[in-house]
Amino acid sequence: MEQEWDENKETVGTITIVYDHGVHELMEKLTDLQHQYSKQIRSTLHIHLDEHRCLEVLVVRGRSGELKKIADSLIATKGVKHGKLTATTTGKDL
Ligand code: NI
Repeated sequence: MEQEWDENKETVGTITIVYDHGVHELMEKLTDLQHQYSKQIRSTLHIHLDEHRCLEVLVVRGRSGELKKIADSLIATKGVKHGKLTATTTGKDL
């Protein structure tokens, strides 16, 4: 598992974020970020939790360091209430 977090190691994971879509320009910022990393973000799932809050799950693939950077950027965006990167493995070396 620790090997998986070698910065350059090819890995896969999910980033989960919860945010209020009403926060000024938040959705534009999140969308811009996701376009910026379109190579690493392989799929996204968006669920409208209630009138204001949204949950998104992004399936990411790339170098560990890149995935962490993407997660950190999304989570640091003002209006994002919660965020978590979960690393899994391609299973290649298991
Ligand atoms: Ni929504």
